[in-house]
Amino acid sequence: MRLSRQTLQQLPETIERPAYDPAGVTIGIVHLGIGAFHRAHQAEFTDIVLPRDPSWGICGVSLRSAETRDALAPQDGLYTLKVQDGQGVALRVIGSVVETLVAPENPEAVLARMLDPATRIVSLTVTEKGYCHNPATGTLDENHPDILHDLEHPEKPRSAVGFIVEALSRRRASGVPAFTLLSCDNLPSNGHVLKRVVTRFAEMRDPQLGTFAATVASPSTMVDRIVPATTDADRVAIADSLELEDAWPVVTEPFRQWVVEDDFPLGRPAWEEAGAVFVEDVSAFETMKLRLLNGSHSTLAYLGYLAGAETVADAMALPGMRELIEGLMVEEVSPTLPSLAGFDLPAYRRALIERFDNPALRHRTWQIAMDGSQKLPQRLLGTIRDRIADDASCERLTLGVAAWMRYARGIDEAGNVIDVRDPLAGRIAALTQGLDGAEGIVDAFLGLTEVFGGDLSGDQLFRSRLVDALSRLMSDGAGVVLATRKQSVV
Ligand code: CS2
Repeated sequence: MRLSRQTLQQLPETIERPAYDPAGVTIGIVHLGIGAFHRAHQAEFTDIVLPRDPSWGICGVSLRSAETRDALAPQDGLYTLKVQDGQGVALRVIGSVVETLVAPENPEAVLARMLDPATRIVSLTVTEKGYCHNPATGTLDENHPDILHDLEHPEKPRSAVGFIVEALSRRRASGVPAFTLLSCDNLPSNGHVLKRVVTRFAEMRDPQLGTFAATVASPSTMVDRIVPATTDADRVAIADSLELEDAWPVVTEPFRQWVVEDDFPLGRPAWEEAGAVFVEDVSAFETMKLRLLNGSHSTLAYLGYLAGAETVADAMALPGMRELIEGLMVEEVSPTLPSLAGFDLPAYRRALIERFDNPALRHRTWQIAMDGSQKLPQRLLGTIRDRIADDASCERLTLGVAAWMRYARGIDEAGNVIDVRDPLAGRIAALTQGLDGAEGIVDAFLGLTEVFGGDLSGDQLFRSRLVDALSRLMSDGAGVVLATRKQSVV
């Protein structure tokens, strides 16, 4: 027996279920990128407020594979959210995703949903690389293969940007006002980046369309919840509790945060009633979260993976890691953060350490290590830039970047191949092929100006620190570097 609207009533009493009739929900949001993160974050916030207004149901769109739709359609879109830490577990069935579409199978169905006047918000979790932008500058990569494709075939787009611009073009032609764009990805000023790439692509298609796109509201958001990929073991454990099968549950932590700029001309769900915080400007929150949480995460992921740690909690237990992460947050990142009046930064940092330690989440270092070329600019490099400008030390941040270089070359410390997932993986392999000295490798990486920007690519002090960190990683291994760091790294 499978979870569905029909079997919902059979669930054990301990399982929380929608406080509304899922059959009465209509679509108000099209969400591009219906992955685990969205289903543990925006979809839950929305689920909580649907009893108040059922016109904000979500149509979840997969831009690539049919997996999520194939799993959710037989369940009427219902799935379980399992929230757990060392102290306890809570299960809740979410009903806010009332439709799932697979864009490559039927782009027309996606565009029709986006054109529907009932669709008032188009939100996104398409990951950093889904913006088809230059990560160092935040501008559209006009030579991106998906962008070139979508320019050529505007009615059958591949990229999120292509779908948004085609839908805007159709709304404009039909006199339907533009939807609000809502980026929920881990990018600094995500709303601005999204608006910039959308407007530029619209301009490339037609200057008048560019003018229309420039009027679209695109509030920035800071999103936070740790959501590891669901495993088969999770499915088995959840089926045991539900006494029903659920093919696509999501497992997450209790902590959740959503800070949103309040700019929704066509209205929005009352997400504040589910705990979202509406502000005028999220940039200070974003910088704090990206630099403290995600910067630490990436550092943990690369060093941890190299030292043989499978999960973040395992990486935290490596000798020297906790000290490194605490030092990175307190001494190197925090002095660069804009001030947030009334915000308890030490408590936020302590909570982060506890979240990384969560023994109930198996968050793989390999998962976080993905797409480093797209993540490092906002997670580590911006902070390094600020530290260099202040003539202040950034040894721990630099070690994180060097660990990425060591990882991204694709061979681990035992000589085994690493499954490196990164849009630049091919280029990195070609650039560093045959190199075996730290200097040559660092120089090859620094040639990636779309990652390092012109300034850091040419910064001699940064280069020499990277060479130093990478040579230690190459000669001693990450575990030893971590354990002996205070003595051996300047
Ligand atoms: C992680 C994030 O995979 C990653 O790169 O750093 O997904 C992280 O778990 C979230 O941003 C937490 O909000």
